[in-house]
Amino acid sequence: MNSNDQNRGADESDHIRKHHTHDVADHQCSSVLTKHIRAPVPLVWSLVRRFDQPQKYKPFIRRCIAEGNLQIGSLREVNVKTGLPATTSTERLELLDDEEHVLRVRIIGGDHRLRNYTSVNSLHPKIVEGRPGTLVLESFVVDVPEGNTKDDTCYFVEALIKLNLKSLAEVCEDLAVQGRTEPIDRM
Ligand code: A8S
Repeated sequence: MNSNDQNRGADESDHIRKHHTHDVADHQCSSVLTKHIRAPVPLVWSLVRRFDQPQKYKPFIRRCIAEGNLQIGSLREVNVKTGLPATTSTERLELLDDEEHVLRVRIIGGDHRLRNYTSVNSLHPKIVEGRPGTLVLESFVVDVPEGNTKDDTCYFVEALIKLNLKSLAEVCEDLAVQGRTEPIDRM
């Protein structure tokens, strides 16, 4: 249970039960973030599923080199932009479900402090402002590093995820608007 649960709708709680229940040990922290996007699930999924191209929407990623062609167990080496407390991260694809729109990734190395980090993204159709839109859920679990508190760790990770989800929404909403508008050169 999480302090946000009282604000969640029944369908959101169902999605969380189905896709976002992590085993959380004493020395770990975990939470779930949500974002409504004014773009349909297939469009949002086309970006989220690209384990090999997180830089398409994640603002902190400078470069990504992936191997394994999106099979389970594929690895990617991510380089993050300067100014962050890290430069690289090695991440493994744990689950890519094109039917249910679920992606699970585990961080297995890098020069950062996120040990045993796993995240899950799930996408759900939802009418947003009268149009087919998407509810995105992202949950994570991670070890609390020595010398840090649970609250600090959660705050740090949640801040990064919020920026990722905000950027995902912007990219998808731009693409959705382009798809609804006649190209100017056809007028
Ligand atoms: C993601 C989520 C996170 C990424 C974190 C939390 C990271 O890429 C950044 C800074 C760090 O200190 C850790 O889905 C790490 O990308 C931006 C390098 C892993």
